This record gives sequence, structure tokens and C-alpha cells, in this order.
Amino acid sequence: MLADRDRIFTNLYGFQDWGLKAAQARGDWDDTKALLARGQDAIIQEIKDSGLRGRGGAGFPTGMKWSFMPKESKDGRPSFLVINADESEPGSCKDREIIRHDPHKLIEGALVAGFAMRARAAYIYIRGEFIREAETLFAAVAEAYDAGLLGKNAAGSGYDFDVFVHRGAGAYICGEETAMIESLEGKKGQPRLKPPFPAGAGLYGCPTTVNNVESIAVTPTILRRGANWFSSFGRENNKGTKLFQISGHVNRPCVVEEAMSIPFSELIEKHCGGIRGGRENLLAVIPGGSSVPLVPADQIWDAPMDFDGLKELGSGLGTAGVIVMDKSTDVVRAISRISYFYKHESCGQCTPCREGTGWMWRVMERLRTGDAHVDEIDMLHQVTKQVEGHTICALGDAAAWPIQGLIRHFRPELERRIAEAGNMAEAAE
Ligand code: L3W
Ligand code: SF4
Repeated sequence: MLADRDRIFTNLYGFQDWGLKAAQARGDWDDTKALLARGQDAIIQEIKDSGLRGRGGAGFPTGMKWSFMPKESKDGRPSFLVINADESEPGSCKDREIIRHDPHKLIEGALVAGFAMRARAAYIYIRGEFIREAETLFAAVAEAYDAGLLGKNAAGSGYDFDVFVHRGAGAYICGEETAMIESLEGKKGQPRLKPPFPAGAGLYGCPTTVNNVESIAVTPTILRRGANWFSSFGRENNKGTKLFQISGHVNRPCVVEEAMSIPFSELIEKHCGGIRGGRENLLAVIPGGSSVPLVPADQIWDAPMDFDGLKELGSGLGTAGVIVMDKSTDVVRAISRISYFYKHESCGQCTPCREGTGWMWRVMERLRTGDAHVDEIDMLHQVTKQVEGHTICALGDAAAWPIQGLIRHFRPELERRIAEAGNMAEAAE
């Protein structure tokens, strides 16, 4: 179990004040000028050495992403950092806690990361429904300006850096990085084709890096405590500490910072008081937010909670939004509900996603009630394969994968429903 002294988010539960003075007492903004004095390249190298991988779902190496940003401005174009606080993935609720209780970690991280990638400003794009969190963030940014930590000569570093907070309007798709950029530009939030990646042409056509809240908020601590300290947690290729968010059928749902690669059983037993009704009552787990396939109880129990461990099980760490389902769960209904979510949130610009998500949801609903032919299970699987990888953004994949997981692990349950509904129809005739 991670020792208290190794926790980055020391006010995760809001036992202390989120304001600047209290944050400084916890070590935030402690001689930030000296951190920046190390220079851009040294900061990027330290983040690379730490092994930090993006905490928004895709796990792309953070230091490498920063190094894609130009060292010299072309045609006088500025560079930008965009921070993704549009946390909307069902099962994910960690960025919200950071903003509520530790906003200065994020704001200091914005300055440090923005400086390292030579950005002129950071835009924090916050989910529209996060009304109180946005209020906290606006107030914390104002405090930082008042204290001279942002703006001209930020933190006495000689570097000018602004932070803008932008509120979203309730669309899940705006969490996709290029849709977020479109939305920031005042347009309808629809993903762009990649490449070009944002580092080449992002916000207002300028070099841009989009990072998740957690990825940015951990960087000042990594720089202060060192890459070796951060990479001492977890295993090769899966380093650091991580916020896990455990919801569903555990005795104590929670958000907790733990070492990467912690076994699922330890996470649940130590922090959540175990599975409701005991281990034997566990049915399945969606380990990384609703976009990743579920994993059945017998496979997840000893699994390391990290990118590679969950990939080996045909799933993923995603945002580490761990959704626990016990045997009382109607798993077909649960996945069907997730299908509805993706159908609802599809932006509709590409046909496989626009048509496919509605199609998949309608078949899922018929499988839920058993009103289907058994051949349709394979047909549905084929449709998921036609959506996966054939769309502009990852929402198509995210709609396909949970269904694939259901068919892979719960085919007998689907067949049972169809047979049962058929028997009932025959009996009624
Ligand atoms: C330059 C290259 N940049 C990749 C950058 C790219 C992006 C990052 C990762 O989707 C996943 C998705 C959801 N040159 C580059 C490059 N990049 N190659 O690296 O890119 P990518 O496309 O792998 O992922 P993505 O489009 O960012 C994110 C999954 O996360 N997810 C949940 C997301 C939900 C939230 C939330 O609510 N907060 O984040 C869960 O699994 O399905 O697969 O920056 O530009 N050659
Ligand atoms: Fe829009 Fe779906 Fe295409 Fe993504 S995959 S761009 S959400 S239609």
C-alpha cells in the first residue's frame, strides 16, 4: 500500500482548505522559479525519465508528447497548452476531486508544463456540469494572478504565462482532444482528422499539446521529488502513482491514490472494504471507465492494475475508473445502457459511428429482452468490428469494445435469454 508520505494529492478528500495559503503550506508553489530555472529541456527530460504516461485514457508518454512541440516559433505563431478537464467518461471522477480540493497543483503544473513546452498560455477546458468546480478553479486562478504566480514574469521566472478557464456545454465528445480544440475556437465540438496532430496544428492552427488534468497536476511534484522517486512505483512501462476511482458494488466506493500496478484484489480489499457480499459475489469489472471491455471476476482478481496488465486481459486501464459489478447485476442491461450513452454522444460526422452506435444499441436492447435470433450475436460482433478502427475518433472504438467484451465473456448468458424468451413465446401460443 502506498505510504502517506508518497501521496502527491495530499488534500484529495478536502480535509484542508483548497486556497493558496493552505496549498503553499502543503508544498505547492514552493520556489517554482527554481523549478523553471532548470530550463525547458531539463524539465522535459525529467518527465520522460519519470515514465509518466497520460492519465486521460490513452497512456501516451507525457514527456515525449511535450517534446513534439517546436523549440522555435514559426511565423511568430504562439504555442498553447490545453488541459482536458472535461471529465465525462462514465466511471471517471478523479479530475473533479483534484479541481475541488487541490486546484493549485493543477495551476502550478500548468505553468511548469506550459513553460517546458514553450507555450504562451494554458486553456483549462472544464466540463460544463462541473459548476462548483469551475467556481473553485476561477477563484484559484485569480489567487495565483494576485500573488504574481501567473501573468507577466510568472512566479518571478521572467516568463510570461496566462491561464484561461473555459467552461464546456455538456458534450462528452468535447473530451476528445481535437473536438475540444474546435470547441475552444467557438465551433461545434467535432473531432478533426489526425494527422496533423495538435502539436503540429492545434488551437487556432498553432502548436498545441492537450493533456489530462491528472497528468499536469503531478508534474511539479515529480520535478521536486525526482524522476527516480516517481518511477520507483509500478513496474516497467507502467510507472508512478495513479488515482483510482472505484464505484459500484464495493462496500466503500472511493477515489484513492495508489501505486500503479497494484493488484485489483489489494485495491478493493485495502481501500474499499471488499466486494459487497464477499469475493464470491463478484461478477465482472470494467477497470478503466466505460470505454474498455469488462473483465470477468476470475481473471481480474489477481491482475495488476496498469496499462499492460489490463491489456493482456483484453481490456485497458483507461482513466482507472473501476466499475465493480456483483452477481446482482444485469450485465446485458449494463452494457446496453453504455451503448445508449455512446449512441447519444456520437457527434454524427462519420457514418460507421453515427449509424453503427444506434444499430448496436438497438440490437443490444433486443438481446437484453431476449427478443433476438441467436445468429444476431455473431452479426452484432461483426458490426462492432466494422465500427472499430473505421472512424475519425476513438468514440467508435469506445462504443464497440464493451460489446465485444460482453460477447467474449457472457455469450452463454445472451443465448440463455434468447432461448428463455423463445420458450415463453412458444408456451403462450
Ligand atoms: C504526435 C504522434 N502526437 C499520438 C498524441 C495524441 C493524443 C495522445 C493519445 O483517446 C483514449 C481513448 C478513449 N504525434 C502521436 C501523437 N499522439 N500519436 O497522443 O492519442 P490517442 O489517439 O491514442 O488517444 P485519444 O484520442 O486521446 C483517449 C480512452 O482514452 N478512455 C477514456 C477517455 C475519457 C476521458 C475522461 O472522461 N476524462 O479522458 C478510456 O479508455 O477510449 O482510447 O494527445 O495527439 N504520432
Ligand atoms: Fe463523431 Fe463518432 Fe466519428 Fe468520433 S467516431 S468523429 S464521435 S461520428
